[in-house]
Order: sequence, then C-alpha cells, then structure tokens
Amino acid sequence: MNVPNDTIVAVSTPPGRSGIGVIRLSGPASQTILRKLIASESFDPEPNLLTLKSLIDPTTGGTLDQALVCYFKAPHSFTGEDVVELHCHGSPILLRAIVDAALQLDARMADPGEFSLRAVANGRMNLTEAEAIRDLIDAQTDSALRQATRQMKGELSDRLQPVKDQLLQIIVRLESSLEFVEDDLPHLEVAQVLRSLAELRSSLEKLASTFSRGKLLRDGIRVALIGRPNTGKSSLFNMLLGHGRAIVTDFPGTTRDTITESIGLDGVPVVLTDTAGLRVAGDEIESIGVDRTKREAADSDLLIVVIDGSEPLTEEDRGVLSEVTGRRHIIAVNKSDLPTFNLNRNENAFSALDTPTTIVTLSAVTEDGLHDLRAAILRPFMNSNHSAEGLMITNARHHDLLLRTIDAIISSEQLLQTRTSEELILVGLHNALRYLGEITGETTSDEILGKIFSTFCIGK
Ligand SMILES: Nc1nc2c(ncn2[C@@H]2O[C@H](COP(=O)(O)OP(=O)(O)O)[C@@H](O)[C@H]2O)c(=O)[nH]1
Ligand SMILES: [Mg+2]
Repeated sequence: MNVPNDTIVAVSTPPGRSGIGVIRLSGPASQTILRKLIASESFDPEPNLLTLKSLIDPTTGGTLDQALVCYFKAPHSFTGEDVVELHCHGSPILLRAIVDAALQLDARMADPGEFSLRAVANGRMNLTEAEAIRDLIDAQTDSALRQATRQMKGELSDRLQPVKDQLLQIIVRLESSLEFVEDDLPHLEVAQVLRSLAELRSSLEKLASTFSRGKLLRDGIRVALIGRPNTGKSSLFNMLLGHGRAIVTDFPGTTRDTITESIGLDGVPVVLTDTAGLRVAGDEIESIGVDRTKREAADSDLLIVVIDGSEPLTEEDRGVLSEVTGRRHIIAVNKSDLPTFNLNRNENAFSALDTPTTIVTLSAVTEDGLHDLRAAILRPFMNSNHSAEGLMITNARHHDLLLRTIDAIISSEQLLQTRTSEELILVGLHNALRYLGEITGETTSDEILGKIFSTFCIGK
C-alpha cells in the first residue's frame, strides 16, 4: 500500500465547544512542528508522557493556549509513525488557529480516516480492526458497540486465519500432487480434499449467515407510523419512545410535519418516524406534511398502520390500508381500552390485504400491547437461528467477500468432483484465498482502501 511520507494534522475531537479539544499530528515532521509550536528547539519530550506547554503562534509570537502535549515515538503509536497530540482547550476558533499554525509549519490537513489508513499501512492493525474502530464510533446501541469491540480486538481476523491456513495447505497439496502425478489425482486424495473444502465452506457459510442479524445491529431499521389523523400515531410514537415527544391532541391534523427519533429495541437501532397522517389536506402546511409522510413511508423498512379500533373503518382507513399492499407492515389496532373497541368488525378488511399481515391490538393510554408491538417490529427482520451474542458479520463488504469466497470454493469443488481441470481448480482456490485476504486488507487494492477510509471521520 502506498502512503505518502508527509506529516498530517487534524482536530480529532468533534466540532463545537468542549472542555478539551485534541489535535493530532502524524508523520516524520511531527516532533519538529511540536518544537516550533512551543517555541523550544531543544525540547526533547519523553515519549507517551503529557507535558504542560504554552503553544505559540509562529507568525506573531503570541501565546495561543496552554496545552498538554504528548509525543508518541514511531513505531509505538496509533499510526506507527511519530505522532504528537495536543490536548488544548475546546474552543473551535482556538483549535482552528492551532491547526493553521501547524499547516504553516509544513503539516498537511489529514483526509478522513488518514490516521487509520496509515495505521493499517504500517501494520499497526489490519483492515477489519480499523473498520471496527469506525463502527465503534458510529455504534448506536450497546449490542452494536459490543460487536465493534470484538472486531476491534481482531476476533474476525482471528476467525478467518485458520481458514486461510487450511486453504493454503490444500492449495499446496494440490499443487505438489499435480507436479508428481502424470495423469489424474488419485481417488483418495480427491476425496480428502473434497472433505476439507466442504468443512471450510460450511464454517464460512455459518459466519456469512450471521450477517442478517449483524447488519440489523449496525444499520438498524426505519419504521414509519402512518394512518388517518386521530388514530393515535403520535400517542404510540411517544409510547415507543418512552416520553412525550410528539404533540397529542383531539384535533385531527395536529401533527403537520414528520418527527423522527431513534430508539433501541433488543439492541437493534430503530429510527422511528411519526407522520402527519395520510388524508386529503385541509391547508398548504398540512399538504406539505402529507407529501413528507408519503416520502417517509416510501423510505421505510416497515410501516405501522395505525387504526382506531373503537370506530368502524373509514374510507380514509381503507385508503391507507390499500397503500401498504406489497410493503412490509404491521396493523396496529389502537384504543383497546375503549368500550366500543371491536377488532372483529375489521377482520374482513384486514384479511383482504394480499401481503402477509401482522395485527397487534393495543392501547396507547394503558400501554397494553406495547410488548407485542415491539416484538412485531423486530420479528420480520430476525433470523431465528441466531442468538444476539457470538461474533457477527456486521459489514456488507465483509459479507460480500465471504459470499465470493464461498462461490469460488463451490466451483472448485464441482471441478474437482468432475475432475475437469486441475489448473482451474487451483485458480478458484487462489481466488478464494485472495477474497479472504481482502477482508483483512492484505490483498485489498489501494483504490478500495481509499474508498473505505473515506467513510471515516476526519481526525481518525
Ligand atoms: N382512549 C384512548 N385514546 C387514545 C389512544 N391513543 C390515542 N388516543 C387519543 O386519540 C387522540 C388522537 O391521538 P394522536 O396520538 O394525536 O393521534 P394522531 O393524529 O394519529 O397522531 C388523542 O386525544 C389521544 O389522547 C388510546 O389508546 N386510547
Ligand atoms: Mg399525530
């Protein structure tokens, strides 16, 4: 991997005011730049120790800040290069001024993820570990965080290593048999290789199948509450959130805009949207709200159609129900606490829907049925084979490469069974090995690496 040999700088803490803000430098000039920033050419910092210093503006000579500075000597740093951290006061203007000073002293502004890219290039971590740090930073629930931590510690690469070793052994065995055997591979040899390949494949298939759950943990699901006004969408939204976020009134059309909040359900991040409801709008604001509702509904993974079970279905209700045909949805029949509540009278309308339907009866007032609703939201996305624990594939890139590895192994198995062409069998197995190497970064092209690291934060 080609990495430039210059010195980069970035603010590593989030934008905005804070107690402290950390600026990070990495590259051969880090220490020289530090000396100039503290106006002390002879400063010989002890690695890994914080020292309190005044930061000086190199052009004006004025004091910028009092900061704790720390030097990490290559290769014992995050990036494997000389690194300097400046723990300054967390003023955005101050941090900008210090970064500007470093830029004048020949540092370059770091690209997103460039510190991590250098860490991978210098062998401080592998690609899956770097990606796990990004996932850790982005994690939205405890479960997603736990998965990221496991992968950051190298669990995924550790799991893949024996597979790679075995694959390599098989390749070596096949290659040497080919050299010595005049005609075909002996029967016994073929049977053994086939058995080993089947074992490898099944362990990879097992790992790949955890992706449905792993993806869910990382990306979550988008859920929209839809229905005619006054059925209790905002009340249910607040109930799922656990606090009163949306305004609830008796007046139809109160919710005029969409409101979105995130909740965690069983460790799965759920982005929940309360909508203005679908109806013929009374005025312009409401009509914009209704348009947004339609857009929001189109973007969602799951729709919750809220029906007022204390009243007969109206034309508007039927209109909403007709819009969910072909979409993943739940019908939430609300207001079960009211004496006029009657589920049965609507059953015909529900059973007329041609998509599989889950019906949940509930009350936003008594919170009866809340548990059922939460379970119904997750059910369509859960693969019952998987527990919430254990190592999971959470990254689409890893999943895709696992599937390619499996395909390559399958095609080699088929060729081996029919004894078609030994060379082609080997090509397939070499491909499989390369795909596995792309997961951990050994065989990933610079272009792909660039794409991956561009999704990281600045300063990471
Ligand atoms: N009795 C009863 N009233 C409810 C229930 N859910 C909502 N409501 C009432 O129905 C009215 C409309 O509720 P709201 O959540 O604003 O409906 P939206 O227009 O669909 O968002 C309000 O007066 C709520 O208090 C319920 O489960 N039981
Ligand atoms: Mg509302």
